[in-house]
Amino acid sequence: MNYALLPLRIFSDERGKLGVLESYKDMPFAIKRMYYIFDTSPSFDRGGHAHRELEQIVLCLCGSCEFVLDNGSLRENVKLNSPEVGLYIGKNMWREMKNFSYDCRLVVLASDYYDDREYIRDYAEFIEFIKEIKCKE
Ligand code: T46
Repeated sequence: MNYALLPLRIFSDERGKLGVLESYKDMPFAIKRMYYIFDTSPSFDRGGHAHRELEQIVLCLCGSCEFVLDNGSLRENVKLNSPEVGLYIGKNMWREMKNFSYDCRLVVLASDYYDDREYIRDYAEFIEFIKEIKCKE
């Protein structure tokens, strides 16, 4: 599975906590884009796509949600509910996001600029894509 839960570098003192992520030190790519997700609801899921090349790290700064991660053979669920852990998602991973708390706040660090052509939004197409990659290996 091309994902990992990364413990973040947290500096903690009586004033509170400060978390740091530096490209190539704490994470395997340079950040070209950041986006954030807020005002969520448990009634609405997100995601339902894969990326051909994009790598991302998801930080859950507040609240909680669940990621379903699928490499075409295996499907695993990951709950995010701590700002002290980052979820790294590599390329060619199908993701669905569900069970958002109302107060969920996600920050996502991405390895590239937004490109809609880079998304695979159809699960059958994703499975075909994975088969093609395996044939070339
Ligand atoms: C992902 C998960 C974790 C942009 O115009 N620029 C952007 O950088 C992004 C991320 C989105 N958008 C537009 C495209 C759509 O019209 O924002 C709208 C909502 O995007 P989407 O439906 O793709 O949102 P999610 O939450 O389903 O997926 C997002 C990311 O798109 C995706 O890369 O891995 O969060």
